[in-house]
Amino acid sequence: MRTQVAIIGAGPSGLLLGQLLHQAGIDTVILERRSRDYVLARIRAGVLEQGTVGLLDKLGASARLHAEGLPHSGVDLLFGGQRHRIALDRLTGGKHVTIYGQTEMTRDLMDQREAQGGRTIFEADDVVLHGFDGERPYVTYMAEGSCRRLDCEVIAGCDGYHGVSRASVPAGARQIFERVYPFGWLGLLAEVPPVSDELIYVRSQRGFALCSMRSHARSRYYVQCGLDEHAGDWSDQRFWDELRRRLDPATAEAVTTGPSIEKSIAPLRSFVAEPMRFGRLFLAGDAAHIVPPTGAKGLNLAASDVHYLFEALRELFIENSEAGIDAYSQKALARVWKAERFSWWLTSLMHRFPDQGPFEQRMQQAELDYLVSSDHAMAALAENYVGLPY
Ligand code: FAS
Ligand code: PHB
Repeated sequence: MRTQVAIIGAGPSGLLLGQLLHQAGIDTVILERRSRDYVLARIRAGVLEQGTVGLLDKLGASARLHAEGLPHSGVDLLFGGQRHRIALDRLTGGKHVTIYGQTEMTRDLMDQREAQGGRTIFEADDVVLHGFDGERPYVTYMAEGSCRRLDCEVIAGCDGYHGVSRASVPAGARQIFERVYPFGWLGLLAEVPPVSDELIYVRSQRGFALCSMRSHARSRYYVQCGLDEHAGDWSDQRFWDELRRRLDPATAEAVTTGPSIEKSIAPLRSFVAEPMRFGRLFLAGDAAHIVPPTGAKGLNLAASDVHYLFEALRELFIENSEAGIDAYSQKALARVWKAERFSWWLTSLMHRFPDQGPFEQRMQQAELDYLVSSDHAMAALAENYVGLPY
């Protein structure tokens, strides 16, 4: 089989890139390790920047998002028993974020790809990348018990943190930057109305918490937990009790509890692999970088990578110019590192660190007190939260 761009991974990165290239008349095949249902069962991100929504609009894949998504023009910080609203729209000249589950975005892109005849091979095992340091790359994989070969001109590694693409690059050809945080997030999804109209990021003496949502009837909550903890050790009641302990009394009282639909623990890390290009292999999304979910940047960084990579590949295949692919890594990394900084900063500000002494706790408190007292400081948070320009 032959294509112009072999895309590894059918997550948001792979599907967004596949559809943008398909729309531009550039042939693609997506190779996905898991089944379609498995990919659609993942519960991940929930906040979309305007840039991400813009890409879905460009694709004509945003009808459900605009019908069901929730535009949010503010977000609350809760600390010291007080809630403080950050007015995103006022502080950014009218920008906002949209609450729409990554799962739904993935479904919309998959449905569009199938309707347009885009090729996606699910349950592709043992994907191996070949020849990407030359002019004739190809990919081999196992499907239905036999080894298959996909010849291509470019490979897009959109296969996430645990994927094969980054791992295929010789260790000496890449530089890794990493910070692993000494805690995780225990997330719970429940078919109950959210406690607030907007998100609430909580810093409490017992640790971080986040009150989020997927709709007016479906809530997503998180509490910071230890790295040695397991979701199975947390009954629903234990989760709800702990969440309430981290909230102010009025908000705790307003929480509607119910049975969990999903409960899982995500580790937190900051991670960047440089560069994001190796010959004819280009990395995008979690394959190249990870951010702690505190700043709601992971999914949105995948979208900006895809924007840059799509423009570069359009130039290559349509205008026969290599200028875009030569500039891709530097351009994408410039935005990646700004989002890494914001996510690290907000994580450092809102979480309780095991080795934190009284001085560090006072520094967190003082920074938060300053933040909510200064329009300049809140504007800096707001412009990062709604998404820096592409
Ligand atoms: P993904 O990991 O989503 O997709 C990669 C795809 O490649 C997967 O479908 C995988 O099956 C496939 N794949 C892997 N190896 C392969 C191989 N060898 N061959 C073929 N296919 C292969 N971000 C936020 O902004 N907010 C959040 O709240 C949030 N919560 C998260 C919770 C968890 C548990 C995790 C892991 C991530 C979370 N993220 C969050 C980040 C997440 O949303 C990512 O940024 C987003 O999924 C990135 O999309 P992709 O780059 O497509 O990678
Ligand atoms: C979510 O709703 O899953 C979510 C929202 C905001 C974040 C992280 C996760 O910062």
